[in-house]
Amino acid sequence: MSYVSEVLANVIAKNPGETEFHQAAKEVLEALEPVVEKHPEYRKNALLERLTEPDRQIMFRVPWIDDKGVPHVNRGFRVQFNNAIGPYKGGLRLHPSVNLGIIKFLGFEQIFKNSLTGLPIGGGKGGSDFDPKGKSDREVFEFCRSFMTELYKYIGADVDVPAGDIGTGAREIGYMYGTYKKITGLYEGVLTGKGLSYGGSLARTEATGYGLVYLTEEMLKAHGSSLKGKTVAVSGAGNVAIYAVEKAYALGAKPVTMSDSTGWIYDPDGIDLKAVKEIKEVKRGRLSEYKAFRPKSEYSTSGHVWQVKCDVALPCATQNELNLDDAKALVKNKVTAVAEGANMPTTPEATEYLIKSGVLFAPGKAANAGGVATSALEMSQNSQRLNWTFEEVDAKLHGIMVGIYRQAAAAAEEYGHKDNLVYGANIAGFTKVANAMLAQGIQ
Ligand code: NDP
Ligand code: 2IT
Repeated sequence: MSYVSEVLANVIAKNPGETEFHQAAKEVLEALEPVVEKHPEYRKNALLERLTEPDRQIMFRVPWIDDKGVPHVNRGFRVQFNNAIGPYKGGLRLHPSVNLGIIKFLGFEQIFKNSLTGLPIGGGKGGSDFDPKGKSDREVFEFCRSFMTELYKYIGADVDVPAGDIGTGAREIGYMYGTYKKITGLYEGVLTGKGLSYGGSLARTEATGYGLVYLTEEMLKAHGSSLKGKTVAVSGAGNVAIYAVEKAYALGAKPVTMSDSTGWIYDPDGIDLKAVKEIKEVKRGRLSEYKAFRPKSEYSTSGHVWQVKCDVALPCATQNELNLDDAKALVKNKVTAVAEGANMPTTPEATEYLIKSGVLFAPGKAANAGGVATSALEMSQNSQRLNWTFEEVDAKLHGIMVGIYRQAAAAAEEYGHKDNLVYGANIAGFTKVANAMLAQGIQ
Protein backbone atom coordinates (compact mmCIF):
# COMPACT_ATOMS: atom_id res chain seq x y z
CA MET A 1 0.00 0.00 0.00
CA SER A 2 1.36 3.46 -0.83
CA TYR A 3 1.95 5.95 1.96
CA VAL A 4 -0.97 8.06 0.72
CA SER A 5 -3.39 5.10 0.58
CA GLU A 6 -2.34 4.07 4.08
CA VAL A 7 -2.95 7.52 5.53
CA LEU A 8 -6.24 7.90 3.67
CA ALA A 9 -7.55 4.56 4.94
CA ASN A 10 -6.65 5.66 8.43
CA VAL A 11 -8.38 9.05 8.04
CA ILE A 12 -11.57 7.31 6.91
CA ALA A 13 -11.45 4.72 9.70
CA LYS A 14 -10.74 7.29 12.41
CA ASN A 15 -13.34 9.84 11.31
CA PRO A 16 -16.45 7.80 10.50
CA GLY A 17 -19.31 9.58 8.75
CA GLU A 18 -17.32 12.72 7.98
CA THR A 19 -17.88 12.38 4.24
CA GLU A 20 -16.90 15.90 3.20
CA PHE A 21 -13.67 15.64 5.19
CA HIS A 22 -12.90 12.29 3.52
CA GLN A 23 -13.56 13.86 0.12
CA ALA A 24 -11.22 16.80 0.76
CA ALA A 25 -8.50 14.60 2.27
CA LYS A 26 -8.66 12.25 -0.72
CA GLU A 27 -8.35 15.05 -3.24
CA VAL A 28 -5.38 16.62 -1.50
CA LEU A 29 -3.48 13.45 -0.60
CA GLU A 30 -3.88 11.87 -4.03
CA ALA A 31 -2.41 14.98 -5.60
CA LEU A 32 0.55 14.64 -3.23
CA GLU A 33 1.49 11.10 -4.37
CA PRO A 34 4.36 12.26 -6.60
CA VAL A 35 5.64 14.64 -3.93
CA VAL A 36 5.84 12.12 -1.11
CA GLU A 37 7.47 9.66 -3.48
CA LYS A 38 10.18 12.18 -4.24
CA HIS A 39 10.59 13.17 -0.58
CA PRO A 40 10.90 10.11 1.71
CA GLU A 41 11.56 12.45 4.64
CA TYR A 42 7.84 13.23 4.77
CA ARG A 43 6.93 9.63 5.50
CA LYS A 44 9.83 9.28 7.93
CA ASN A 45 8.42 12.19 9.91
CA ALA A 46 4.76 11.05 9.78
CA LEU A 47 3.96 14.27 7.98
CA LEU A 48 0.67 13.24 6.34
CA GLU A 49 -0.56 11.59 9.56
CA ARG A 50 0.10 14.81 11.45
CA LEU A 51 -1.34 17.02 8.70
CA THR A 52 -4.67 15.15 8.61
CA GLU A 53 -5.14 15.22 12.40
CA PRO A 54 -6.26 18.69 13.56
CA ASP A 55 -4.26 20.34 16.35
CA ARG A 56 -7.58 20.43 18.20
CA GLN A 57 -11.31 20.43 17.51
CA ILE A 58 -13.53 22.36 19.86
CA MET A 59 -17.28 21.71 20.11
CA PHE A 60 -19.57 23.59 22.45
CA ARG A 61 -23.15 24.36 23.40
CA VAL A 62 -24.62 27.64 22.19
CA PRO A 63 -27.84 28.44 24.08
CA TRP A 64 -29.90 31.52 23.12
CA ILE A 65 -33.43 32.81 23.59
CA ASP A 66 -35.68 33.83 20.69
CA ASP A 67 -38.04 36.80 20.49
CA LYS A 68 -40.89 34.78 21.97
CA GLY A 69 -38.83 33.85 25.02
CA VAL A 70 -38.22 30.28 23.83
CA PRO A 71 -34.72 28.90 24.50
CA HIS A 72 -32.74 27.12 21.74
CA VAL A 73 -29.51 25.16 21.77
CA ASN A 74 -27.15 25.08 18.81
CA ARG A 75 -23.76 23.45 18.49
CA GLY A 76 -20.65 25.57 18.00
CA PHE A 77 -17.41 24.41 16.35
CA ARG A 78 -13.87 25.61 15.92
CA VAL A 79 -11.34 23.29 14.36
CA GLN A 80 -7.77 24.55 14.70
CA PHE A 81 -6.12 22.46 12.06
CA ASN A 82 -2.56 23.58 11.55
CA ASN A 83 -0.49 26.59 12.67
CA ALA A 84 2.88 25.66 11.19
CA ILE A 85 3.13 28.89 9.17
CA GLY A 86 0.99 31.31 11.18
CA PRO A 87 -1.98 31.71 13.53
CA TYR A 88 -5.06 29.65 12.67
CA LYS A 89 -7.16 31.56 10.15
CA GLY A 90 -10.48 30.77 8.53
CA GLY A 91 -14.14 31.64 8.52
CA LEU A 92 -17.18 30.79 10.61
CA ARG A 93 -20.07 29.14 8.76
CA LEU A 94 -23.60 29.58 10.09
CA HIS A 95 -25.93 27.19 8.28
CA PRO A 96 -28.28 24.41 9.45
CA SER A 97 -26.23 21.81 7.53
CA VAL A 98 -23.05 22.49 9.56
CA ASN A 99 -21.49 19.47 11.28
CA LEU A 100 -18.00 18.42 12.33
CA GLY A 101 -17.19 16.77 8.99
CA ILE A 102 -18.04 19.94 7.06
CA ILE A 103 -15.99 22.15 9.38
CA LYS A 104 -13.06 19.73 9.12
CA PHE A 105 -13.15 19.67 5.31
CA LEU A 106 -13.17 23.46 5.30
CA GLY A 107 -10.39 23.71 7.90
CA PHE A 108 -8.25 21.18 6.03
CA GLU A 109 -8.64 23.01 2.70
CA GLN A 110 -7.86 26.26 4.46
CA ILE A 111 -4.33 25.07 5.38
CA PHE A 112 -3.27 24.84 1.73
CA LYS A 113 -5.25 27.85 0.56
CA ASN A 114 -3.71 30.06 3.21
CA SER A 115 -0.25 28.78 2.37
CA LEU A 116 -0.79 29.62 -1.31
CA THR A 117 -1.46 33.27 -0.47
CA GLY A 118 2.19 33.57 0.59
CA LEU A 119 1.08 35.24 3.83
CA PRO A 120 1.77 33.93 7.36
CA ILE A 121 -1.57 32.27 8.20
CA GLY A 122 -2.37 28.74 9.36
CA GLY A 123 -5.59 26.81 8.76
CA GLY A 124 -8.77 26.67 10.83
CA LYS A 125 -12.53 26.86 10.46
CA GLY A 126 -15.60 27.07 12.65
CA GLY A 127 -19.27 27.77 12.75
CA SER A 128 -22.57 26.46 13.96
CA ASP A 129 -25.75 24.76 12.79
CA PHE A 130 -27.60 27.99 13.61
CA ASP A 131 -29.68 29.37 10.72
CA PRO A 132 -29.61 33.18 10.60
CA LYS A 133 -32.32 33.17 7.90
CA GLY A 134 -35.61 34.62 9.10
CA LYS A 135 -34.18 35.62 12.49
CA SER A 136 -34.51 39.14 13.87
CA ASP A 137 -31.39 41.24 14.49
CA ARG A 138 -31.90 40.72 18.21
CA GLU A 139 -32.01 36.92 17.81
CA VAL A 140 -28.86 36.98 15.68
CA PHE A 141 -27.19 39.16 18.33
CA GLU A 142 -28.23 36.74 21.10
CA PHE A 143 -26.78 33.82 19.17
CA CYS A 144 -23.53 35.63 18.30
CA ARG A 145 -23.04 36.77 21.88
CA SER A 146 -23.59 33.27 23.24
CA PHE A 147 -21.31 31.76 20.57
CA MET A 148 -18.47 34.19 21.35
CA THR A 149 -18.93 33.78 25.11
CA GLU A 150 -17.40 30.33 24.63
CA LEU A 151 -15.24 30.85 21.54
CA TYR A 152 -13.26 33.77 23.03
CA LYS A 153 -11.30 31.33 25.22
CA TYR A 154 -9.63 29.78 22.21
CA ILE A 155 -8.90 32.70 19.87
CA GLY A 156 -6.77 35.85 19.77
CA ALA A 157 -5.04 38.16 17.30
CA ASP A 158 -1.88 35.99 17.40
CA VAL A 159 -3.62 32.69 18.10
CA ASP A 160 -6.64 32.16 15.88
CA VAL A 161 -8.45 34.77 13.81
CA PRO A 162 -11.94 33.80 12.56
CA ALA A 163 -13.86 35.61 9.80
CA GLY A 164 -16.99 35.31 7.64
CA ASP A 165 -18.26 32.43 5.54
CA ILE A 166 -21.77 31.27 4.57
CA GLY A 167 -24.28 33.03 6.83
CA THR A 168 -21.64 35.13 8.57
CA GLY A 169 -21.31 38.64 7.21
CA ALA A 170 -20.62 42.12 8.56
CA ARG A 171 -23.58 42.04 10.99
CA GLU A 172 -22.51 38.79 12.67
CA ILE A 173 -18.82 39.77 12.78
CA GLY A 174 -19.79 43.07 14.44
CA TYR A 175 -21.80 41.34 17.18
CA MET A 176 -19.05 38.80 17.78
CA TYR A 177 -16.33 41.45 17.86
CA GLY A 178 -18.29 43.52 20.37
CA THR A 179 -18.70 40.48 22.61
CA TYR A 180 -15.00 39.52 22.42
CA LYS A 181 -13.99 43.08 23.30
CA LYS A 182 -16.46 43.25 26.16
CA ILE A 183 -15.28 39.98 27.73
CA THR A 184 -11.54 40.36 27.25
CA GLY A 185 -11.14 44.13 27.29
CA LEU A 186 -8.84 43.80 24.29
CA TYR A 187 -9.12 45.95 21.20
CA GLU A 188 -7.27 43.68 18.80
CA GLY A 189 -7.59 42.20 15.34
CA VAL A 190 -9.16 38.97 16.55
CA LEU A 191 -11.67 38.78 13.69
CA THR A 192 -11.47 39.92 10.08
CA GLY A 193 -14.25 41.19 7.87
CA LYS A 194 -14.88 43.89 10.46
CA GLY A 195 -16.74 47.11 9.65
CA LEU A 196 -14.61 49.96 8.36
CA SER A 197 -15.22 52.09 11.46
CA TYR A 198 -13.67 49.53 13.82
CA GLY A 199 -10.65 48.03 12.11
CA GLY A 200 -12.01 46.50 8.92
CA SER A 201 -10.09 46.66 5.65
CA LEU A 202 -11.29 48.35 2.52
CA ALA A 203 -11.86 45.78 -0.25
CA ARG A 204 -12.34 42.82 2.14
CA THR A 205 -16.05 42.68 1.22
CA GLU A 206 -15.20 42.50 -2.46
CA ALA A 207 -12.04 40.40 -2.11
CA THR A 208 -13.18 36.81 -2.65
CA GLY A 209 -15.28 37.59 -5.72
CA TYR A 210 -12.75 40.01 -7.20
CA GLY A 211 -9.90 37.61 -6.49
CA LEU A 212 -11.77 34.78 -8.18
CA VAL A 213 -12.14 36.84 -11.33
CA TYR A 214 -8.51 38.02 -11.23
CA LEU A 215 -7.33 34.42 -11.08
CA THR A 216 -9.74 33.35 -13.82
CA GLU A 217 -8.46 36.15 -16.05
CA GLU A 218 -4.86 35.13 -15.41
CA MET A 219 -5.65 31.50 -16.25
CA LEU A 220 -7.40 32.52 -19.47
CA LYS A 221 -4.55 34.89 -20.36
CA ALA A 222 -2.03 32.06 -19.98
CA HIS A 223 -4.05 30.23 -22.64
CA GLY A 224 -4.30 33.15 -25.04
CA SER A 225 -7.78 34.22 -24.03
CA SER A 226 -9.54 36.62 -21.63
CA LEU A 227 -12.90 37.30 -20.02
CA LYS A 228 -13.71 40.08 -22.43
CA GLY A 229 -16.89 39.29 -24.35
CA LYS A 230 -17.43 35.99 -22.49
CA THR A 231 -20.78 34.81 -21.15
CA VAL A 232 -20.46 33.75 -17.52
CA ALA A 233 -22.72 31.47 -15.44
CA VAL A 234 -22.51 32.19 -11.71
CA SER A 235 -24.18 30.26 -8.89
CA GLY A 236 -24.91 31.71 -5.45
CA ALA A 237 -26.11 35.21 -4.66
CA GLY A 238 -24.10 35.90 -1.53
CA ASN A 239 -20.87 37.71 -0.80
CA VAL A 240 -18.66 35.76 -3.21
CA ALA A 241 -21.15 35.58 -6.11
CA ILE A 242 -22.10 39.27 -5.99
CA TYR A 243 -18.54 40.57 -6.19
CA ALA A 244 -17.56 37.98 -8.80
CA VAL A 245 -20.36 39.34 -10.98
CA GLU A 246 -19.23 42.91 -10.32
CA LYS A 247 -15.62 42.23 -11.38
CA ALA A 248 -16.66 40.05 -14.33
CA TYR A 249 -18.56 43.05 -15.70
CA ALA A 250 -15.53 45.27 -15.07
CA LEU A 251 -13.41 42.97 -17.23
CA GLY A 252 -15.92 43.04 -20.09
CA ALA A 253 -17.74 39.74 -19.48
CA LYS A 254 -21.50 39.20 -19.28
CA PRO A 255 -22.76 37.27 -16.24
CA VAL A 256 -26.20 35.82 -16.98
CA THR A 257 -27.15 33.64 -13.99
CA MET A 258 -27.22 33.64 -10.17
CA SER A 259 -28.86 31.33 -7.63
CA ASP A 260 -29.90 31.09 -4.01
CA SER A 261 -31.10 28.18 -1.91
CA THR A 262 -34.60 28.32 -3.36
CA GLY A 263 -34.09 29.00 -7.06
CA TRP A 264 -32.05 30.60 -9.83
CA ILE A 265 -32.31 33.43 -12.31
CA TYR A 266 -31.33 33.66 -15.96
CA ASP A 267 -31.09 37.11 -17.43
CA PRO A 268 -29.95 36.90 -21.06
CA ASP A 269 -29.23 40.64 -21.15
CA GLY A 270 -26.82 40.32 -18.21
CA ILE A 271 -27.54 40.28 -14.48
CA ASP A 272 -28.77 43.57 -13.01
CA LEU A 273 -26.38 43.63 -10.07
CA LYS A 274 -27.97 46.67 -8.44
CA ALA A 275 -31.23 44.72 -8.22
CA VAL A 276 -29.48 41.65 -6.77
CA LYS A 277 -27.67 43.77 -4.16
CA GLU A 278 -30.95 45.40 -3.20
CA ILE A 279 -32.67 42.00 -2.82
CA LYS A 280 -29.87 40.06 -1.12
CA GLU A 281 -27.70 42.63 0.71
CA VAL A 282 -30.30 45.19 1.77
CA LYS A 283 -33.57 43.24 2.11
CA ARG A 284 -32.09 39.78 2.85
CA GLY A 285 -34.77 38.52 0.41
CA ARG A 286 -35.15 35.81 -2.24
CA LEU A 287 -34.08 35.83 -5.91
CA SER A 288 -37.73 35.21 -6.85
CA GLU A 289 -38.11 38.98 -6.35
CA TYR A 290 -35.72 39.67 -9.25
CA LYS A 291 -38.39 39.37 -11.94
CA ALA A 292 -40.06 42.51 -10.60
CA PHE A 293 -36.86 44.42 -11.54
CA ARG A 294 -36.29 42.62 -14.85
CA PRO A 295 -39.50 41.26 -16.44
CA LYS A 296 -37.61 39.57 -19.31
CA SER A 297 -35.55 37.39 -16.95
CA GLU A 298 -36.47 33.83 -15.98
CA TYR A 299 -36.74 32.44 -12.45
CA SER A 300 -36.71 28.69 -11.88
CA THR A 301 -36.85 26.41 -8.87
CA SER A 302 -35.91 23.24 -10.77
CA GLY A 303 -32.60 22.37 -12.46
CA HIS A 304 -29.53 24.54 -12.03
CA VAL A 305 -27.63 27.42 -13.62
CA TRP A 306 -25.23 24.96 -15.29
CA GLN A 307 -27.84 24.16 -17.93
CA VAL A 308 -27.38 27.63 -19.40
CA LYS A 309 -24.96 28.07 -22.29
CA CYS A 310 -21.83 29.85 -21.09
CA ASP A 311 -18.11 30.22 -21.78
CA VAL A 312 -17.04 30.43 -18.15
CA ALA A 313 -18.67 28.93 -15.05
CA LEU A 314 -18.10 30.27 -11.53
CA PRO A 315 -19.71 28.12 -8.81
CA CYS A 316 -19.99 30.42 -5.77
CA ALA A 317 -22.62 28.83 -3.48
CA THR A 318 -21.61 25.71 -1.60
CA GLN A 319 -19.90 22.28 -1.67
CA ASN A 320 -20.85 19.63 -4.25
CA GLU A 321 -23.23 21.90 -6.14
CA LEU A 322 -21.81 21.03 -9.58
CA ASN A 323 -22.10 17.30 -10.31
CA LEU A 324 -21.19 15.05 -13.23
CA ASP A 325 -24.44 15.77 -15.12
CA ASP A 326 -23.85 19.48 -14.72
CA ALA A 327 -20.27 19.06 -15.97
CA LYS A 328 -21.55 17.17 -19.03
CA ALA A 329 -24.07 19.93 -19.75
CA LEU A 330 -21.34 22.56 -19.46
CA VAL A 331 -18.98 20.68 -21.78
CA LYS A 332 -21.79 20.11 -24.29
CA ASN A 333 -22.37 23.85 -24.25
CA LYS A 334 -18.64 24.42 -24.90
CA VAL A 335 -17.59 25.92 -21.59
CA THR A 336 -13.89 26.83 -21.66
CA ALA A 337 -13.17 27.49 -17.97
CA VAL A 338 -14.57 26.63 -14.54
CA ALA A 339 -13.22 28.45 -11.48
CA GLU A 340 -14.44 27.68 -7.97
CA GLY A 341 -15.52 30.64 -5.86
CA ALA A 342 -17.05 28.30 -3.27
CA ASN A 343 -15.13 25.66 -1.34
CA MET A 344 -15.24 22.26 -3.10
CA PRO A 345 -18.35 23.07 -5.20
CA THR A 346 -17.42 20.58 -7.94
CA THR A 347 -17.77 16.88 -7.16
CA PRO A 348 -14.67 14.72 -7.82
CA GLU A 349 -16.35 13.00 -10.82
CA ALA A 350 -17.32 16.37 -12.31
CA THR A 351 -13.81 17.76 -11.78
CA GLU A 352 -12.27 14.76 -13.51
CA TYR A 353 -14.71 15.01 -16.42
CA LEU A 354 -14.08 18.73 -16.92
CA ILE A 355 -10.30 18.34 -16.86
CA LYS A 356 -10.37 15.33 -19.21
CA SER A 357 -12.57 17.34 -21.57
CA GLY A 358 -9.90 20.04 -21.79
CA VAL A 359 -11.76 22.63 -19.70
CA LEU A 360 -9.46 24.97 -17.74
CA PHE A 361 -10.22 24.29 -14.09
CA ALA A 362 -9.23 26.41 -11.08
CA PRO A 363 -9.85 24.72 -7.71
CA GLY A 364 -11.26 26.74 -4.82
CA LYS A 365 -8.14 26.70 -2.71
CA ALA A 366 -6.44 28.74 -5.43
CA ALA A 367 -9.39 30.59 -6.95
CA ASN A 368 -11.15 31.80 -3.80
CA ALA A 369 -8.02 32.55 -1.76
CA GLY A 370 -8.46 36.30 -2.29
CA GLY A 371 -10.85 36.51 0.66
CA VAL A 372 -8.52 35.08 3.23
CA ALA A 373 -5.54 36.86 1.66
CA THR A 374 -7.30 40.18 2.19
CA SER A 375 -8.18 39.07 5.72
CA ALA A 376 -4.44 38.68 6.29
CA LEU A 377 -3.98 42.19 4.92
CA GLU A 378 -6.60 43.35 7.43
CA MET A 379 -4.52 41.71 10.18
CA SER A 380 -1.42 43.58 8.96
CA GLN A 381 -3.28 46.90 9.02
CA ASN A 382 -4.59 46.18 12.53
CA SER A 383 -1.07 45.41 13.76
CA GLN A 384 0.26 48.59 12.20
CA ARG A 385 -2.73 50.61 13.46
CA LEU A 386 -3.07 51.95 9.93
CA ASN A 387 -5.67 51.79 7.16
CA TRP A 388 -4.62 51.30 3.58
CA THR A 389 -6.58 52.74 0.64
CA PHE A 390 -8.95 50.63 -1.46
CA GLU A 391 -6.54 50.88 -4.40
CA GLU A 392 -3.61 49.72 -2.28
CA VAL A 393 -5.44 46.65 -0.97
CA ASP A 394 -6.96 45.82 -4.35
CA ALA A 395 -3.55 46.05 -6.04
CA LYS A 396 -2.05 43.70 -3.43
CA LEU A 397 -4.99 41.31 -3.89
CA HIS A 398 -4.45 41.30 -7.64
CA GLY A 399 -0.75 40.59 -7.21
CA ILE A 400 -1.50 37.75 -4.81
CA MET A 401 -4.00 36.09 -7.20
CA VAL A 402 -1.57 36.31 -10.12
CA GLY A 403 1.10 34.84 -7.83
CA ILE A 404 -1.16 31.96 -6.81
CA TYR A 405 -1.93 31.11 -10.43
CA ARG A 406 1.77 31.12 -11.35
CA GLN A 407 2.82 29.06 -8.32
CA ALA A 408 0.13 26.45 -8.94
CA ALA A 409 0.85 26.28 -12.68
CA ALA A 410 4.59 25.90 -12.04
CA ALA A 411 4.10 23.14 -9.44
CA ALA A 412 1.75 21.28 -11.80
CA GLU A 413 4.33 21.42 -14.56
CA GLU A 414 7.21 20.39 -12.27
CA TYR A 415 5.37 17.22 -11.32
CA GLY A 416 4.31 16.29 -14.85
CA HIS A 417 0.70 17.47 -14.73
CA LYS A 418 0.96 20.59 -16.87
CA ASP A 419 -2.13 22.83 -16.66
CA ASN A 420 -3.72 20.68 -13.94
CA LEU A 421 -4.22 23.23 -11.18
CA VAL A 422 -5.75 20.65 -8.83
CA TYR A 423 -2.33 19.03 -8.62
CA GLY A 424 -0.52 22.35 -8.76
CA ALA A 425 -2.47 24.13 -6.01
CA ASN A 426 -2.31 21.16 -3.65
CA ILE A 427 1.40 20.61 -4.21
CA ALA A 428 2.40 24.26 -3.94
CA GLY A 429 0.21 24.85 -0.87
CA PHE A 430 1.48 21.69 0.80
CA THR A 431 5.20 22.22 0.21
CA LYS A 432 5.51 25.38 2.31
CA VAL A 433 3.52 23.92 5.22
CA ALA A 434 5.38 20.59 5.05
CA ASN A 435 8.76 22.27 5.14
CA ALA A 436 7.73 24.39 8.14
CA MET A 437 6.49 21.25 9.92
CA LEU A 438 9.75 19.42 9.21
CA ALA A 439 11.79 22.34 10.51
CA GLN A 440 9.77 22.49 13.73
CA GLY A 441 10.17 18.81 14.64
CA ILE A 442 7.55 16.20 15.42
CA GLN A 443 4.92 18.26 17.25
P1 NDP B 1 -23.19 33.74 1.65
O1 NDP B 1 -23.90 33.23 2.82
O2 NDP B 1 -22.96 35.20 1.50
O3 NDP B 1 -23.89 33.24 0.31
C1 NDP B 1 -24.12 31.89 0.01
C2 NDP B 1 -25.01 31.84 -1.20
O4 NDP B 1 -25.15 30.53 -1.69
C3 NDP B 1 -26.41 32.33 -0.85
O5 NDP B 1 -26.93 33.04 -1.94
C4 NDP B 1 -27.14 31.03 -0.60
O6 NDP B 1 -28.54 31.12 -0.78
C5 NDP B 1 -26.55 30.17 -1.70
N1 NDP B 1 -26.77 28.74 -1.48
C6 NDP B 1 -27.45 27.94 -2.29
N2 NDP B 1 -27.53 26.71 -1.83
C7 NDP B 1 -26.90 26.71 -0.66
C8 NDP B 1 -26.66 25.71 0.31
N3 NDP B 1 -27.08 24.44 0.17
N4 NDP B 1 -25.96 26.04 1.40
C9 NDP B 1 -25.54 27.30 1.55
N5 NDP B 1 -25.74 28.30 0.67
C10 NDP B 1 -26.42 28.01 -0.44
O7 NDP B 1 -21.79 32.96 1.61
P2 NDP B 1 -20.47 33.34 0.81
O8 NDP B 1 -20.78 33.99 -0.48
O9 NDP B 1 -19.55 34.00 1.75
O10 NDP B 1 -19.86 31.88 0.56
C11 NDP B 1 -20.14 31.12 -0.61
C12 NDP B 1 -19.08 30.05 -0.79
O11 NDP B 1 -17.80 30.67 -0.90
C13 NDP B 1 -18.94 29.06 0.38
O12 NDP B 1 -18.54 27.81 -0.14
C14 NDP B 1 -17.79 29.66 1.19
O13 NDP B 1 -17.15 28.66 1.99
C15 NDP B 1 -16.90 30.14 0.07
N6 NDP B 1 -15.93 31.17 0.41
C16 NDP B 1 -16.30 32.34 1.02
C17 NDP B 1 -15.37 33.31 1.30
C18 NDP B 1 -15.73 34.62 1.89
O14 NDP B 1 -14.84 35.45 2.03
N7 NDP B 1 -16.97 34.90 2.22
C19 NDP B 1 -13.94 33.08 0.99
C20 NDP B 1 -13.68 31.85 0.29
C21 NDP B 1 -14.64 30.96 0.04
P3 NDP B 1 -29.48 31.93 0.24
O15 NDP B 1 -29.33 33.36 -0.14
O16 NDP B 1 -30.82 31.37 -0.01
O17 NDP B 1 -28.94 31.65 1.60
O1 2IT C 1 -13.18 29.96 2.95
C1 2IT C 1 -12.56 31.01 3.20
O2 2IT C 1 -11.41 31.20 2.80
C2 2IT C 1 -13.25 32.06 3.97
N1 2IT C 1 -14.41 31.89 4.31
C3 2IT C 1 -12.52 33.32 4.35
C4 2IT C 1 -11.69 33.10 5.59
C5 2IT C 1 -11.03 34.33 6.15
O3 2IT C 1 -10.38 34.16 7.20
O4 2IT C 1 -11.14 35.42 5.60
